[in-house]
Amino acid sequence: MSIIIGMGKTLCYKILSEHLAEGKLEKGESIRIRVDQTLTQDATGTMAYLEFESLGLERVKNELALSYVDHNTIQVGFENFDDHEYLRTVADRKGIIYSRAGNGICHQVHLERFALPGKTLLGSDSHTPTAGGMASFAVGAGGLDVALAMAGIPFEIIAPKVIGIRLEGKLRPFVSAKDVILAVLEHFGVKGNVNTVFEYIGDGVKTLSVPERATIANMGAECGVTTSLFPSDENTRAFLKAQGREEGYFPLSADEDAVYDEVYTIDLSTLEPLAACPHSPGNIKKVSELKGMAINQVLIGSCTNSSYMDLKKAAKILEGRKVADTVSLGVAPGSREVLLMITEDGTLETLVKAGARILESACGFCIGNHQSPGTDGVSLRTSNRNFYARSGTASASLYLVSPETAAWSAVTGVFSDPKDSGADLSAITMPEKFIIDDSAFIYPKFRDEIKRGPNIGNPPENQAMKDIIHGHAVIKVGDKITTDHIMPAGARLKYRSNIKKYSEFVFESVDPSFPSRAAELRDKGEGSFIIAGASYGQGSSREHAAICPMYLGVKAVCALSIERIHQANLCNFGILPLIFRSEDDYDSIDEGDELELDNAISSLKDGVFILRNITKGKEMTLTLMASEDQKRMLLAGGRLNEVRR
Ligand code: MIC
Ligand code: SF4
Repeated sequence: MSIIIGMGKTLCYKILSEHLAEGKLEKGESIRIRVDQTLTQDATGTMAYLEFESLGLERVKNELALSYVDHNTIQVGFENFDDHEYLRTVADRKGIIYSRAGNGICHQVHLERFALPGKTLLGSDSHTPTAGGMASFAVGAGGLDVALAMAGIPFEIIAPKVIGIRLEGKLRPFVSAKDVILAVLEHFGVKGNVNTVFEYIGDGVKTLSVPERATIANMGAECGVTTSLFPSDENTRAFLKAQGREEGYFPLSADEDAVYDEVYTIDLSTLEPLAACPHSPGNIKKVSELKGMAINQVLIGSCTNSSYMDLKKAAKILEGRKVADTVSLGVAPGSREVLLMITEDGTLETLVKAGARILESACGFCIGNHQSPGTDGVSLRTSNRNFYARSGTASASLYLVSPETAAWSAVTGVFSDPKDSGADLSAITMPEKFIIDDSAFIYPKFRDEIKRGPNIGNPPENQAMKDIIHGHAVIKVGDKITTDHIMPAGARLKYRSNIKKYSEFVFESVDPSFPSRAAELRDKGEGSFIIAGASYGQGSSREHAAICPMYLGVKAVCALSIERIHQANLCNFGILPLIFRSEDDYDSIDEGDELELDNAISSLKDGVFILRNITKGKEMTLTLMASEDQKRMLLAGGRLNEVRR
């Protein structure tokens, strides 16, 4: 239902109209926007810069380009450090600011030091919308899209539908920003929100600081929206001032009479502590319903909840208490700035005395890089994703909660409501000044030789699309298949720069025989089809979930629906994203069926493909999910082939 409040502009459309480079700014239209800022992180960054290099440009062309090292800092083996060296040297050569390992998680650091109201930001990480807490139109994308944005090429999006989320009232003590976004997830779910922007409006917005807004914007990614936006107001000014960046402030918000496609109201004062239960961020329950369940791990950190105030609140609850004997508590400050702050004011000491293990300011546990729970473990985390097997322990159950719930549960050893801690959190507010130390940023001096370790290889080549695509349904999967299912991270993360090796792990947790079966077909000159249910490719922006299948000879993904970033990655690497017209068609295909797409090239034009199931003697129609630009990429066998021509 469309709620017409007036004829004014939303904040989203204000920023988009300022950045419109091509197309008609009307909902549902494909448009291109100018990208002011870009960010990459190491796990997607090596490919992004290899792709950027292959464009043959001397320097990046956008206003500000950042390369963060935060995902893979474990350094078991030479691969990670070699990646960091490649990233450092390519940044120096091409005019990119390099944020070295230890400086913190890209989204937290970007919010602190670079995000600005009214700017567009494109990042090769799905949680880039964190900067929406600062009124920046910040979008996650595959590495190749970010490489092209660094080359000054405007980014393609579908002009979104804008949902106004009206916040009223004020959060009660022990209920936090995390509970707000968990309530949003409860209502909107993790699928069906593509090409949508959440815009936070209403008086309740004023009660939230920028780091709290960032927590909410961060996890909008789990709903699958393009981005989330908060206005720029006095709280934004206060945060920028405390970061010594007040000159970047200006007020920016939707018009009073802005028109939204839908308005959803949340009364903050009625919320209570919530948790996302296994294995989806959309599987929400009240903490009161889970109360008493034994737990054995608590991890506080990640780009969602690792700000200074988050750690202060957790420490206040832990103060003078001990972590339960049965629980392992880890705390990863989101940035070096946060670490310096908690060191100076004694919060670090409180945490250590309570029994917390202090972890590096990095993604670490969140991506399953370390801190895997034990067999059948129950782990409470303040992060944003609890996908199956993401922690590195497939039998573990991950619950996503606020820092307050996490801290109190660490003390009691069971799922607990933080209000029972009796701690007084009322004095914890945003500081007037953060400790500013930018010495872990390396600014380009254009003098280094680019270093490439033996694990670093160029993205593989793909052939132009063929008119007859013949092959087999090599795998059939259900709904909500995440990019963690398709391309595991954790222990496999170190192969991000080595596509041949990384391809050995495609669908590892679903069917480890997939890579060898697909490669066998490829070597016989046949194609592979992936058959999937709804919301295929949820989660990460990792383009490896398209590049590695492409390398193994996957020609098409036939699904009930595909998530935005993954769909774009498939097109970028020449894999057809095809949508079934009915569930019956999906049901009618079995793994192993011999399939064929005839007249594929001419089908591109109107986007209607006929799939012949040779095994079943049946035909069905699928719709191509691609813009006109993406059709050209598909024809060329991927975007790199197209731009290099
Ligand atoms: C994630 O949280 O899933 C990641 C790891 O940050 C990914 C990026 C990646 O896979 O490298 C993301 O969110 O895009
Ligand atoms: Fe890092 Fe986790 Fe945030 Fe992804 S979600 S950027 S892995 S902290």
